[in-house]
Amino acid sequence: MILDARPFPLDFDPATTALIVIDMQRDFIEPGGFGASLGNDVTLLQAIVPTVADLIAGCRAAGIAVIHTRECHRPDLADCPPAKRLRGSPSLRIGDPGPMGRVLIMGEPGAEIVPELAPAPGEIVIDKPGKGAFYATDLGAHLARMGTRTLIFAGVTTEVCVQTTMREANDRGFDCLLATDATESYFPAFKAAAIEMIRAQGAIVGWTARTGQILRVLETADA
Ligand code: TIU
Repeated sequence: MILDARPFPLDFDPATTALIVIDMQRDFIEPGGFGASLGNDVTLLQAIVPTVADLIAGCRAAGIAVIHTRECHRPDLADCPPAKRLRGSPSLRIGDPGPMGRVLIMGEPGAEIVPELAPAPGEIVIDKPGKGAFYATDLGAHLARMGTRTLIFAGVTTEVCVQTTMREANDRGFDCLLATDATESYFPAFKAAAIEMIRAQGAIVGWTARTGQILRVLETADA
């Protein structure tokens, strides 16, 4: 099917497409988590939760595989480079106890995906130690097994984990599409710049479209 995306239409087949929802975790979206510890206002990110929920529901209805990622580390921090943990002066560091448990540690309440976007039974959940979802994970093996060719991206934050993962995917030969209203940044100017740089130069990293456009083309194909 053809999506009227930017910078030009994207031809994709739902059977070989997956939606990757990046890091919609309490640690980035709720007060007292990792995002807030870095000095960010998390309310901006909360606003996209309903749109991401709509995109997930539409993809599930169209038979598109939904994959969720979580940025988090082992409790012993063996997969957290000291350079990541010790950088800057956050109010809480990775592994420190906070209001949602230990910050960015797998299994802690803060590392969980927000309840509105909870993975459905059987959906793949990738725990990742880096900003990119391919680094040190099984994501590439899952996508190879599934025969995936096109990836739709949503989640947070646009210019950090979403853009990093899109660049990793683009270099691995996937067609990448970003749902521009299902992603958000703590910095509106960074979000706008990331969207522009992704679709510049003839979709150098990938395509962009709004969630409504994606859902309409999926529904039309269904009908
Ligand atoms: N998931 C993700 O984007 N991790 C970050 O640390 N993002 C920030 O913008 N800090």
